[in-house]
Order: sequence, then structure tokens, then C-alpha cells
Amino acid sequence: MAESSRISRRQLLQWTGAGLLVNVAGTLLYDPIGKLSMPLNEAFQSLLLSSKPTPEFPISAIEPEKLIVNSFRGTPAIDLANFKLNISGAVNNPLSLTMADIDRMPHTSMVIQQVCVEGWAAIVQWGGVRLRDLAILAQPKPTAKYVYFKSADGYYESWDLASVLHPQTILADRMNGKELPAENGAPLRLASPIKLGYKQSKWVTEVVFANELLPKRGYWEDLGYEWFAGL
Ligand SMILES: Nc1nc2c(c(=O)[nH]1)N[C@H]1C(S)=C(S)[C@@H](COP(=O)(O)O)O[C@H]1N2
Ligand SMILES: [Mo]
Repeated sequence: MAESSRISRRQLLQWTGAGLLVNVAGTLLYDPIGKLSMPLNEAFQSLLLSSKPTPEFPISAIEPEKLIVNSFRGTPAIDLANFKLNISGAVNNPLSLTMADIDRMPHTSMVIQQVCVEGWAAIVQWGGVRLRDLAILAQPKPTAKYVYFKSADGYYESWDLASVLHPQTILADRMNGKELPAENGAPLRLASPIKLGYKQSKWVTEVVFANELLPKRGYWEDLGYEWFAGL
């Protein structure tokens, strides 16, 4: 017992060590955006400890020419000065973050393959903040099992909580070493090696934790595509 709790404590400190420090009881020790929080619930903590990382590619493998812009309704106009990322729903600590708040959070970078069901794939480098770090700040309630992502172009998606908390699921603000281009989802888009392209919402404005899946599950899913869409 003592050994296993020591291991999980070390892992938890390691995963969040770049910025958000929590102890094994889930108490926030260091909170870079200044929101004090309550202990994390047990189901949430065990999900944080359960995911396996996907192997990444070297930077030399990036294929910028293969990345095809795929937007169902073009690029929406976004007022960056007034942009907010809202995190709400089944959380103890709803958040409304500016890009300055996001900039202050620990950033990560990964080179992964993006796969579109329309028959193309591209190796891309994404930089951004981990969804798990945002979730640690928002503090999902024990009943939360899904997360909805709403986008500025009217696109919507829903994910299972475990996939959201995967260490390589990020909200990206950089692509291939540069600021994320508008057509690829600026200021923030989902990027993850564990889901198909259509799960990776661009222009994300709302992250809503939910206890249940609603009849509207995702733009492509509601047209007949698979919901889990794992890679
Ligand atoms: N908001 C929004 N996100 C979206 C889409 C979209 O039309 N709107 N298209 C999806 C699809 S089908 C794919 S393959 C990827 C494409 O990302 P890219 O345009 O950066 O290559 O974005 C996904 N995210
Ligand atoms: Mo796609």
C-alpha cells in the first residue's frame, strides 16, 4: 500500500511538474493562473494515472505539404483581443481564460500523425497546453464522463474523459514550429495522436464537462461517422 501510493505520488508530481503541482491527495501546491482549488476526485486521479503515451516522430519527419485544410464551413472570424476559452459544466471550478492566461501555462510539443477519414494523413508538430492541466484547474466532478468541445464555426465534438486526460491530448496554439495559422484553428485547436482528424476540433471556444452524452454528439458523428474514432 505504502509503495503504491508512493509511486502514484511520484508519477502525479512528474506529470504536472512543469507547472501545475498537485500532491497525491490532489491538493494544488502551485497554481500558475491563481485559481485555488479543492482536492481532485478519485475517479479523476485514477484516469490521470492510467493512460499510455503514443510514440512520437522526430521533428525531421514533419510533412507540412501533406496537411490538407479541412473545414466544413471555412475559417471563422475570431476577435483575438476578446477571445476567451470557457471551461464549464460538471466542474467545481469553471474557468474563463484569456490567451494571456493560456500563455502562462506550461506548454508541451509533440510530433504526431493526423489521420483524416477522407484518405490523407500528415505528420505534424503541435505545441500547446495539455487538456489534463486545464482539467486539474477546472476540477471535474466525480460524475463527469464526457467532454464537449464547441467551436467558433459551429462545429461541435464530444470525447470520453479518459481520452481528454491523455497526456498527449492538447489544445494547440503552435503548428510545425510557428504560431498556429487561422485556417488550422487559431487561436486554439485540439490535437491528439489517439483520435481521428474529425475529433480534433479547430477554433475551440467552449470545453464543457458532462455526465452524459447528448443526442448531438459531434458534427461528423451525427452524419453517421463513429463516435470513439480511436487511432
Ligand atoms: N471547427 C472545426 N474543426 C475541425 C473541422 C471543421 O470543419 N471545423 N474539420 C475536422 C477534420 S475532418 C479534420 S481532418 C481536421 C483538419 O485539420 P486541418 O484543417 O488543420 O488539417 O480538423 C477537424 N476539426
Ligand atoms: Mo477529416
